[in-house]
Amino acid sequence: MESTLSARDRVGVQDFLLLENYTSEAAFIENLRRRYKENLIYTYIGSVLVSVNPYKELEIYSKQHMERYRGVNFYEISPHIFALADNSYRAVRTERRDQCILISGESGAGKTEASKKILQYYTTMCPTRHNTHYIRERLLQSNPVLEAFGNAKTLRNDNSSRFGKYMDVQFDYKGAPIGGHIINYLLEKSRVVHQNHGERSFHIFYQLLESGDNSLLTRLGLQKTNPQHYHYLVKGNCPRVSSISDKHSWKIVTKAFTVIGFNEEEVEELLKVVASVLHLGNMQFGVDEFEETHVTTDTQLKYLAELLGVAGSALSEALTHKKLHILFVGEKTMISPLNLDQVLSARDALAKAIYGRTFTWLVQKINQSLAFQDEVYYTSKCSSVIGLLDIYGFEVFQQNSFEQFCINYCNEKLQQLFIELTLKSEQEEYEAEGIGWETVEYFNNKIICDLVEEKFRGIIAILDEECLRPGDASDITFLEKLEDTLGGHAHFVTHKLANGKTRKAVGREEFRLLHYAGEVNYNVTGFLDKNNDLLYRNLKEVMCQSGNQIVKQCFHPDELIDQRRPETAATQFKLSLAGLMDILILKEPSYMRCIKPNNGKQPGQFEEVLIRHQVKYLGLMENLRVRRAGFAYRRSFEAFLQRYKPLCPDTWPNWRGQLLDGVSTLVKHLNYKPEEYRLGRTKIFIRFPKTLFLTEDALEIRKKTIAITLQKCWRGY
Ligand code: AD9
Ligand code: MG
Repeated sequence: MESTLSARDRVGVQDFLLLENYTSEAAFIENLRRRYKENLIYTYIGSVLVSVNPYKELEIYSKQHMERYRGVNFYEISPHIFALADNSYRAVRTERRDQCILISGESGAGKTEASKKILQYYTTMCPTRHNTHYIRERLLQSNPVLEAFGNAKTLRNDNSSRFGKYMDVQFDYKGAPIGGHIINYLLEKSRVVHQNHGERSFHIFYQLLESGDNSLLTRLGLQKTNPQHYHYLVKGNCPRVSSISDKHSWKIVTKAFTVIGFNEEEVEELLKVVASVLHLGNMQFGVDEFEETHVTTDTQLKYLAELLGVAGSALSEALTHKKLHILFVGEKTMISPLNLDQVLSARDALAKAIYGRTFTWLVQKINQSLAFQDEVYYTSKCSSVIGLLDIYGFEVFQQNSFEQFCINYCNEKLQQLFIELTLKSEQEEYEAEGIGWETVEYFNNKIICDLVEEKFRGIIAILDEECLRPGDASDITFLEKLEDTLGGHAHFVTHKLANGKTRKAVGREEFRLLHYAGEVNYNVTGFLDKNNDLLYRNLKEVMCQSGNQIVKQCFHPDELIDQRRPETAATQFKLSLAGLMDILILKEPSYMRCIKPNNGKQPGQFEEVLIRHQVKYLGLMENLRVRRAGFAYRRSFEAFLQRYKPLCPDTWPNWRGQLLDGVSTLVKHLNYKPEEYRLGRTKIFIRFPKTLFLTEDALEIRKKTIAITLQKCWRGY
């Protein structure tokens, strides 16, 4: 009977470190289950926060809740995302050390919601600097705008982020938020022209069609109709989603535009771009008796030309012809007609390019509005930042393509960083300090990162090579090259078995990667095209002449002069991830690991198999074992002595002997039990948080006593 159970039996332990049977996965999951049942969605593994998506609104995010967590020690109060947020904030305030909070978990696990809660905490609880109070609102309002343009309904999540986001929140020396900066990663542009059944394109299209007022829609040449009227929105056959109110979101987004600092003209220009994508999708083409392809939807072309501010004839010509520059005894230009298939793919490429570049423009625009204006202040480094990383979670669909390959590669990189910063560094430190220690085995996924990104032999290098190779290069030749180069690699598999037989679980057009998080089959169809991400030159030329102020900024004439081939999509992504790792490695990380409890997006349903899988691939058991075997805190002898000086025996305000002897004397004086600590070569390691808390409490009391004594002394004078 539940009522007869002790509270601990009922709600489990709030820190997995306290689990008696800490090596048992079953005990771990049981603890999660008990807490989830009681709506306790947060649990710690030491300083890592684990959360389980409740799929319902919980009354735990109010201002009162935020206040409860302000300045309170991590372990003194029930686990919460606000505790994590506050912990990083305090490090920024007291130590001025840049922080980052890395949120991971699969699609729908609650990463984006978590990052929003953290931002809310900072914008509500931090002090305001007199001339930058507007920054709070802008930081908050950047979210609905980016979500409208970068999120979509997928089978996994009704509000799935289809881009990665890293956001720095910048604080002044008093801890007031003074600015922000966002870096976006690889938007899933292909969604603009195609969606799987049951999925949608980006929210903004539906919001505009549902709620744009009549005069606006007329100006954009759109009808307030079912989105199914638009070719680019029909594929998923899912115009409405019960959990989403496009009308309500539209109101929020249009308000957010104003807060961020868009003027009316800019909003209109932006919506013109959105509408132009819909018109592009509805363009139709016919083939005449000379086998030439031409536009058959003149009204559509007219709208499109007007919205983009280009000449209709030039656009029509550029959509149906390809211009080649031939450098042969002077420069020569050749125009060749495209067949219908080529025209359709040129059209789709244009739609993706316009939308993708506009998304990047939007991020830049938001960054301008979040930029802290005071250059001198900024460069004098009186500020610190907390970075929030909310990036697409590990994804496995029935059919996985180039996008899933990039997303899952990104998750491998983050796991690698996690290993570097926690598991590996923790163990290395014990070794370096000569602390008696039993090494914990963990899977190091570096081998998979190398498989993807290694120079010459990595999957991306091989893909790029095929993209650059003239002649018969195709998705299939790419697959064959992968087989030749990587066949036999422990984490790479195709349908071919070593004994000449066929592996049924992998299709003939697929390769399988054995990711740290599980096995995924990738279908190579479209890999070359998506990686090339080519837009014909003449379409670029037309766009460069655009009268639409946003399109004009997105297509710069310099692009036409530059003869170098642009980086492929995968290489660009690889470079941007390397940049991200450089940013993160310089900061002190905090981790949040989000778990999705069921695939039905239902509250209260705890599907064990699904959860066990996530516990495994998030490396939570390894993390627990390392933490449990280790020590909660470590401080250099010097720092420890300096801080707890007031607690020293009366005879020494400063220790003049060997540091190690000083610390030994102090811990003896503080009555630390032998199992509570270890002395390394340069540091003291404290096993339990409680030991440190008691010492901190004693320090507080001691400081108060000293203050009272001093006051008495002064009065005595
Ligand atoms: V994806 O990789 O972008 O597809 P996320 O970001 O991990 O994914 P998201 O934060 O969007 O998932 O959460 C999915 C849905 O779960 C939300 O739309 C909410 O309906 C629900 N959710 C997530 N976290 C919470 C929460 N703390 N409280 C209530 C939540 N509902
Ligand atoms: Mg998300």
